[in-house]
This record gives sequence, structure tokens and C-alpha cells, in this order.
Amino acid sequence: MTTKWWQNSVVYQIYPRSFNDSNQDGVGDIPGIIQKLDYLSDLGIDVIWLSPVYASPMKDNGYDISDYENIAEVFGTMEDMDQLIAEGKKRGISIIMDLVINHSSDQHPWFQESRRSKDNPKRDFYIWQDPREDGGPPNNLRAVFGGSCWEYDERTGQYYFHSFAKEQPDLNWENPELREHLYKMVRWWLDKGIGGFRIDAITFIKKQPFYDDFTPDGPDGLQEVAPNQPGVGEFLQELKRETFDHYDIFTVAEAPGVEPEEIPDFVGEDGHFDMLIRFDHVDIDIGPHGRWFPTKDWKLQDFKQAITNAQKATESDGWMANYLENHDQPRAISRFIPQEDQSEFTGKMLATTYFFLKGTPYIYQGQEIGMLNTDFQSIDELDDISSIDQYEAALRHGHTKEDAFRWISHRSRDNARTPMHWNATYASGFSEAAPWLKVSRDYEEINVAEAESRPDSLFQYYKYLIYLRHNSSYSSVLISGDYEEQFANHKQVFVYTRTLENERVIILANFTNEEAELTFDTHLGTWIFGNLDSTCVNGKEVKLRPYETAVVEWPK
Ligand code: TEU
Repeated sequence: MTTKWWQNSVVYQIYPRSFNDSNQDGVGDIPGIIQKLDYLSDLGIDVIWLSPVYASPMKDNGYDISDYENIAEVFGTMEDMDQLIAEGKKRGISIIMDLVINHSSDQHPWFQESRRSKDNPKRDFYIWQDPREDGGPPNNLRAVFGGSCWEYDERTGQYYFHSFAKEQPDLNWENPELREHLYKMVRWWLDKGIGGFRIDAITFIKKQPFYDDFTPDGPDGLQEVAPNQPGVGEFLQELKRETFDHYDIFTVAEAPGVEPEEIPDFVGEDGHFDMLIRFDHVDIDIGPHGRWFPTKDWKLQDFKQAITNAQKATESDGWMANYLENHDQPRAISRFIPQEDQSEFTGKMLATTYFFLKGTPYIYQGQEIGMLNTDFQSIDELDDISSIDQYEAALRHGHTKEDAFRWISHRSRDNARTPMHWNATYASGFSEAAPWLKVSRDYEEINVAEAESRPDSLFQYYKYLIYLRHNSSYSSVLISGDYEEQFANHKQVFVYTRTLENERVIILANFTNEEAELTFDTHLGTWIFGNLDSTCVNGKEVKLRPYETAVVEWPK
């Protein structure tokens, strides 16, 4: 199989607000990222996915854009952005931008125009509908960040639609002129020489019927807004045709609501995108209707099943974005490993597990040094719009403040958004000023300077995983090999093979603190890498110690 450049790549996600502050205002910025490019180059990554840096009132930390062709002042200037692209290029690192085009900010000039009058030329760039006879909103859908999807605007006596916060009005994709504006903006960015886009919440662009009554799923009488409505594919194909198709770039779509059997429509030769970000394997501890309360117990079985479904759906065509963390998720070690066993060692196990799945691995800032969830003390310490809404919803559902806070702080997106730990000095070396969000308590032990200085650190381990994919004699099988799960019903281990012609490699991971014994039909071969040593393999027998992981040859 000939591979595309982005299939051989490893992506690193930067949440600019929390990465590195160069001008000492407590908020990370683009020059701060440039200062750390050598660090990223040493780690060995090929692509940076940059969470939004566009002009924004920051109601959702940049996922509410008020000008697509300008940079937010706190993050720097367009010159800084151009320099980041150029400096990245020098090091063989391309930048992919976060493309947020389901909605804009309510401060975007288009929306400011749109809300002015019913006959404004930009009126139809957003979704406006009349109230029902009783004055209420057109339907009873609930926005992802809580409350009705409809916000009443006095000036014109109509409601506008928002899938997320009310400050994030949805763009009206049914309007061809709006779509043309968006495509032009996308091409403008691509002409700058970026490597592509991570595309935000894109399955939300097609809306549910406006005047239907939906069966309530909670005490607020509302039903959660549902993405991936019929017809979404036509917009996505047009977007691709008008923009991406003309460049040597890649697109990775965050696509909630896509069922495994629909994956081939979304990625692959004729798919809408190149890679897909799925949620099943990280949503295993989330309750129905996207609720973070109470935290749901999860089983290894659910995790394995979710991953295998996606792997199988991209067996002959299509490609996955494989990840354990991003800016919307808690830290992986804190989520998947019981408290008493959370360590670099278990972090190595998790890393190995997802790194060699078929697809492109994504590392989220701080994951490479094993950053953990934060010790938030009260709801006032949380900044995230979604966490605050979930907390209030938990109270509305009759839970106590203590329970609500425990569950929400465990799942909060802010766990991933605390400042990056660079060293053990003030504010973890992130800034000399007071940081916008508190620094996690453990920065003196868990930080980049410490990890770089120690040969057995998780950071060095990630470097080796990247090397194995990029430059080793196993690269081809690890990138292109077919995926097959082994011991699928086993309750302790996650095991899979990657096979390319005569080559076969097996990835083994014990998710428990007890030994796990596995018997194979044929002999295993050379131990390649792992978080302990080669003694776990003995002919047809494998004995995995607690949380042990290993990558091993398995001759065919
Ligand atoms: O997230 C989209 C998404 O589907 C969210 O509902 C996700 O499940 C949620 O963040 C959990 O609280 C994207 C971005 O990744 C997120 O950061 C933005 O807040 C959101 O879109 C709106 O732009």
C-alpha cells in the first residue's frame, strides 16, 4: 500500500491558551509556541493541530470566532501566525488549523448584521424562525451547552438557533452565498501553506425539523440536539470539492453522531474527509444524553469494542484519528486507570495501546509527560462553559452539590486545559504572570525538564513509539498492516495484531493490576518494545504482569 504523508505522521495538539506564554500576560500565545518548536521537533511529531487562534470574544476559548481572517490579540498577530507556519516548515512540521464553521461568534460582523432587521442581506446567514403561537421557541431541542437551542431576539421578534452556547449562533448552511464565503475563507488559509484542517463539530451543520415536538429526555422538557441529520453529506461533498480537493493537505473531522456503518461515507477515497475523530471509546464513562453525572462505570470490553468497530469500518478504505486525550477530555491516565495505579508506567501502557492502531496517532499537549487531572477544589475554579452547565444540570436533576462537583470535576474539560508543565519553577514555567487557569498541583514532579533528563520517562517512551512508526524496520507493518483483535472476550487485556503480507506484529496490554496469562497456537518471536522487558514472552505463552504492555513479533 502506498501511503499518503499524513498517514505516516504523528499529530500533536496544542491548546494555545495553555501551552506557553511568551509575553507574560498569563495566557499562552503563538510566539510561545514558536519558542517550543524545537521541543516538538525533538519529540518527533510531524503535524501540529492548533486549537483556534482566530479573533474571538472567548466565550468558548476561541471556538466562537468573530473574524476568521484575523488572530486574537491575546494570541498574537497574523505575522506571528505566518512565522509559526514558516518556522514549522523549517523543521518539517506542518500546521493544521481548527476550522469552526458550524457556528460563529455572536460578535461576528455577519451576525451583527443579521440580527439588525429581517430584510438585512445577511439575515439568512443564520437561522431565524418565528415564535410558536404561544410565543415559545420553534421546538424543544437542548443545546450542547444547556438551555434551549433557540434564543429570542427582541429587535426582530424572532428566535435564532444555536447548537452550542447562545453566543455561538449556527451558520445557515442552506444559504449558498454563506457557503461561498466560507469556502473562500478556507482557500485563503490553504493558500498560506497550512497542512490542512481539523474540522469542528461538522456533523451539526444540517438541522433537525424546526417545528417538531421532540420527546423530552430530562426535567427541562427538552431533548438533546442531534447531529448527523440526513442530507449533511451533500454539504460536505461540496465543501470538499470547492476547497480541500485542490491542495495536498489533509482534513480530520470531528464528527459526532456517525455510526460505525456510516464511516465509509465520511472517510476514504470518496469520503468527505481524510480522517475521522470518533467519540465511542472516550464516551464510555458518560451517561445517556451526554450527561457527565453520575460518572458511569465502564468496562474494558466497551473500550475494546468501540475501538475495534472503528478499526473494522476502515479496514479496506478510510483512516482514523486515534487519540486518548484532547482539549475536551479529562487526562487519560486519570480516566482509564484506578487512582492507586496512576503513574508513568500505566501511562506507557495506554500510550502503546492506541499508538499502533491503524490510523494516525494524536498526542495532546502534556500527555507525553503524563499530566493528570487537576485537583480542583470548588466549582468556582472551573472556567469551562460546558462544565458549569453540566454542574447546574446535575443540581437540577436533584443531585447534591458534593456529588455534582465530584463527577463534574472528574470529567471537566478544564483537566486538559490547565497550563502545560515545562519545569518546576513558578506557574510550571508556563508564564511569569498569574495563569488564566490554575496550575495543577503536581507540576514539581511531572514536567518537561524532569522528563527530558530521565531516560526511562514517559516522554522518552513516546519518542521511541514515534521512532518505531517513523523509522524502524516495523514502520510499514505498523502503519499499513491490517488490524485484528485477539482475545476479544478477555476481561483483562487488550490485544491486537497488525499484519502486512508475511509480517505480523502483536500489541499486548494488561489493563489490570493482576497478572494475565495468554496461550497462543504458535510461537511468538522477538520482543520489540514495552514498559518492562522481554521476559513476558515464552514461546506460545505470554504472562503479562500488572499493567504490562509489549510489542512483539509474531511470525506467520
Ligand atoms: O466539540 C464538539 C462536541 O461535539 C462537543 O459536544 C463535545 O462533546 C463537548 O465538548 C463535550 O463537552 C467541539 C470542540 O472540540 C469544543 O471544544 C467546542 O466547545 C465545541 O465544538 C463548540 O465549538
